[in-house]
Amino acid sequence: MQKKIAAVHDISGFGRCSLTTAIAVLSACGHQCCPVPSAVLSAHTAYEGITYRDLTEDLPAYVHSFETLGLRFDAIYSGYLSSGRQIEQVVRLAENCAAERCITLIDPVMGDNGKPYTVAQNASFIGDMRELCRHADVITPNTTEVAMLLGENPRSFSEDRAGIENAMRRLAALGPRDIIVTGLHENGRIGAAYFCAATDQSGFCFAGEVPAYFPGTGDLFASVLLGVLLRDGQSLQSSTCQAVEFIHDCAQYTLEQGTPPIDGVQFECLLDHLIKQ
Ligand code: PXL
Repeated sequence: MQKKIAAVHDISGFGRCSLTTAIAVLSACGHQCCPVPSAVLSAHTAYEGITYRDLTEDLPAYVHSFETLGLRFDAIYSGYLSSGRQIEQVVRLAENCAAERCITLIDPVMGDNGKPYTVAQNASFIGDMRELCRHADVITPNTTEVAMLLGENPRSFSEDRAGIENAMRRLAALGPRDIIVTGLHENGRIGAAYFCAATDQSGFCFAGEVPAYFPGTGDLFASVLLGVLLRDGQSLQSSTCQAVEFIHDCAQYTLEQGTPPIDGVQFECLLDHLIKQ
């Protein structure tokens, strides 16, 4: 049976991220991605002079319509959200529209490179996101978001393996079963750590680091991870490593193509890697 995913993210007209990425990647993996837009932007927030329409007011009726249709999803997947009221609607989807063995994957999008995004500059939003993670099976924070979820200073967060292991255990105590921390650097390589609280297994996956910063790779990572996890028999370790490798391949390809890093990684030409697996 094909898997259905409710994906709650913004849609940004330019700059590859959020729903644009999720729909493409999850479709390439063979799943049906059903968008639940949290906002409509002309381009993602790293660009200047963009338009931004928040859809907080629309979400309750949108989710109600999914309930009325009796939809049952194999995954509830959230990314960029702009308010506590949006977070409530993600919880509502997880409570009312989940199929049996549904995976709730929360990417707690709140910041990067030690800096909170504008939406996450108040403590109540961070608290609401922490509460959302309590409902998650899987969370995929970067190191900035790990610190924010744990109430620590993102600028002074330690990235060594022992520190990450310890942080993942503390995040699991908030509720989620699987923790994946993205954007880790080690000896000129970049990758992710995973921890499964149910089996107490953890590990790290790294690939060569490409010398550029591409916005939106966190969304690409979480989408690939979910796409692969939803395939029967794929372990957390294998899904994490496949996502790390795919992002690396896209970043390498984009560097060779020479497009502006702010436009994100060119994943489109590499989607066949996900289709064939
Ligand atoms: O990639 C995360 C993300 C998602 N959506 C929007 C963003 C960002 C990061 O900047 O601006 C609109």
